[in-house]
Amino acid sequence: MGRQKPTLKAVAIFLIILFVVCGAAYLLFFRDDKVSSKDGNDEDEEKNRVPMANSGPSQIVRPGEAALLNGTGSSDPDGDELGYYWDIDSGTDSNNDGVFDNDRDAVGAKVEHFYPVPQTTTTYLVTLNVSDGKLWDKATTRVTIMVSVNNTPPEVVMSCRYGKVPGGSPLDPYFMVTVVSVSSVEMISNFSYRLDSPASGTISQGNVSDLLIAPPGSDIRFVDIIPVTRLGQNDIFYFREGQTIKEGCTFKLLYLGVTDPVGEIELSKTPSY
Ligand SMILES: [Ca+2]
Ligand SMILES: [Ca+2]
Ligand SMILES: [Ca+2]
Repeated sequence: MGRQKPTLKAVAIFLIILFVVCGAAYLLFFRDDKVSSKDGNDEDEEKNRVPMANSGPSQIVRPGEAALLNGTGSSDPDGDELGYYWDIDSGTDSNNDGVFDNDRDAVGAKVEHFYPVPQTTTTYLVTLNVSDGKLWDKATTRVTIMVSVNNTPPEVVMSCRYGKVPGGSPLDPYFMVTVVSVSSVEMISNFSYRLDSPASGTISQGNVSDLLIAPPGSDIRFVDIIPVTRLGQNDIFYFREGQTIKEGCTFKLLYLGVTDPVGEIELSKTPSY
């Protein structure tokens, strides 16, 4: 008994220790498991998942037509509201950060974009970057500007008036050349101009879109009456009469890639309509 007691005691202590250790280990494991599974649930609830970008189908547009970029097929598994950032041309790096498809050239789920009319059929890669505020995804689509060899340049008919411009420079009279008609829908950026004088040759030439941003009072400026970046009816070119810009000068509208003017009018003090 004297020898059994310590043995029983030892066994009891051993069992107690074993029980405590196993219990602790079990509790620890159980608790860990519980905690981690609880965390997992929280993560499932709180963990933000990546949105899915959908940049819409590839498309073919004709020169001067708008490409309709539609990212509404994008989604977020959490239902988060998405921000839509379009990189209009993955061939250029417009923010100069070395990445070619992250430029925020346009913002919005649906965007209309006019590409410059190329000389030959050209395909642009468009990348849509979507963000749920934290996570990003991107998708790429193709926009092909189809230029047909039979592509006919537009015809622009213009008229001319002469007089003072209301709200403009009070003393200087202007020749006002108004667009009467354009045979097709064309982007302003596809036009350039030239003003020739019978006496001194070309007085001025450049892009029509540059005239668009010339401030009132400039010698030559252009006003897009319905500002849609397309040359259209009632758009007006202003030419301030001066030493070089005077009656008898010829204003010529030129279209990208076409040698002959697509519209031409002589500045005159006699209204041409
Ligand atoms: Ca999300
Ligand atoms: Ca780019
Ligand atoms: Ca970039």
